[in-house]
Amino acid sequence: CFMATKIERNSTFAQLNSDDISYFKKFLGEKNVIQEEDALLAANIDWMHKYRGSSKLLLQPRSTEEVSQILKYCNSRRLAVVPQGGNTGLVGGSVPVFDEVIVNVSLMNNIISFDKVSGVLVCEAGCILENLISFLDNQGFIMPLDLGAKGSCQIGGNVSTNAGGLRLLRYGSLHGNVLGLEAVTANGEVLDMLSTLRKDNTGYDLKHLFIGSEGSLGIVTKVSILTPPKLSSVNVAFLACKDYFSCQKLLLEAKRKLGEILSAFEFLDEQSMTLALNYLEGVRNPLPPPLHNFYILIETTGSNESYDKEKLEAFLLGAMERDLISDGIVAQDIQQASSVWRIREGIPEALTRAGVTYKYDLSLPVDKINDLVKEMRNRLGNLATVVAYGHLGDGNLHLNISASQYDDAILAQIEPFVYEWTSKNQGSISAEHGLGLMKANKILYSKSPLTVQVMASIKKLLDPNGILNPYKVLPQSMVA
Ligand code: FAD
Ligand code: 2HG
Ligand code: ZN
Repeated sequence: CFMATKIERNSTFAQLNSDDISYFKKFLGEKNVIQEEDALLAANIDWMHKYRGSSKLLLQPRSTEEVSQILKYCNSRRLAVVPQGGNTGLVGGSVPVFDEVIVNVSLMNNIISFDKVSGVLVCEAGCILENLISFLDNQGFIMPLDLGAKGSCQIGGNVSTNAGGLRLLRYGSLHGNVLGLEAVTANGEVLDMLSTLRKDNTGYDLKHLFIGSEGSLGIVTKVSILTPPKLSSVNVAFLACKDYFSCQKLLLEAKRKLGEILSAFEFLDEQSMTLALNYLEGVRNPLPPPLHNFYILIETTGSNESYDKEKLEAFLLGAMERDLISDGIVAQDIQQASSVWRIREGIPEALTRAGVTYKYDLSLPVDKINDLVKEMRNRLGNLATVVAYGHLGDGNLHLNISASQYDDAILAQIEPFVYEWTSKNQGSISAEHGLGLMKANKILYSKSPLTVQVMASIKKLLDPNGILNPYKVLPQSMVA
């Protein structure tokens, strides 16, 4: 549909035939070789309904050995493959561009082990994030990552996108929390890097290549991840700021005054709030009208309720005295806390209901974020609505441009401006969603030419025929 049409199918790839299907059925079983129209339709379209492929085959392996056998065969036949998890990716990376075979490890969803002393969880890559969260909750632990798509995304997909999310501020990125993984490379070889150690300096740490490589180097089959203990005292505050400068100062104050208990610092602007109120069922603004220019969601997580409350109150008092916040509430119970989180986490869903979205996921110096938003509003006028929110504590802006339909005139106002601006201001054109199909040709805005060449060499080493997630991540011209 949109954008994908400009790319040509790589003619070195074979076309699927009936012998291929028979081969797969022999070792995967009839029911895990899926050719039904409905299932294929869902697997061919991405979460935003923006990218659409035309794959005729979805495979569901049950073990690493089956993944290995699939890839070995596809590589020898030169059948292109797209690894798919929960299909919640936002850059067109999880769906085929043409007729690639879709491989989904959703049946590989076992928890292999959990060590209560070290907090190390080892599981298969098809585990759904929310199920891991519930499992750990029963053990008195939490996942170091949380995101709005938790109900469907898989840990293998999270690792492959190096997903950031709502807790990165406190627990850091998956490059720190993933202690090991197992991955199958394009020729079917199984790379066992499933360490459970915090420290292991024996040579190159190859697991990092697979964290954030978006299925372009291998299929992740198992993951070992460090999980923090669940702490008893969690507080959520929802605050209003009159201007962006106050948001920035509030962030600095939160880091200083809340220190080690700060676990999230999210922001949304007035346009985001309006969308949430208009398009999400049961959502209401906990703060009375009128709407404010900016809202900040702060979460603290600690182990001592009275100490944490005292800290939070002192922080809020200081912020009020300095006129950094114009209104606010502290959630009184779990229900109120989760309804505040619902506003923030529901914005992507509200956007999809409001129409089509041009989505940009940018890392920027915090003091530059609102300059870009303002410039974008000026450029677009009333062609489209600019919606800004994100993980302010991590310098991550989710710049979403909402319109009733995709339109070249709108796109021309956004690109390449947004990429040039980000590059000029030392930002990244992908903070956490990845490059996928959307930004494969934009990587040079954020990485030097030599770096990209080394990436292309690594890709060629691990996937010489280029069968894994073709057309994604790197410019076609460098890997085909
Ligand atoms: P998919 O979407 O299926 O795939 C994503 C990429 O990973 C693709 O390139 C695919 O080929 C590859 N892949 C998937 N599984 C494997 C595997 N086992 N081995 C190798 N490659 C694989 N992202 C954030 O970083 N932070 C957020 O806060 C956040 N919030 C979101 C909220 C919503 C409502 C939605 C819809 C998305 C959000 N995302 C967020 C996007 C994010 O990338 C995904 O939600 C998640 O990490 C992708 O997991 P998935 O299992 O759905 O993978
Ligand atoms: C979030 O933080 C996700 O809600 C999605 O990363 C962001 O839709 C987006 O732009
Ligand atoms: Zn995000």
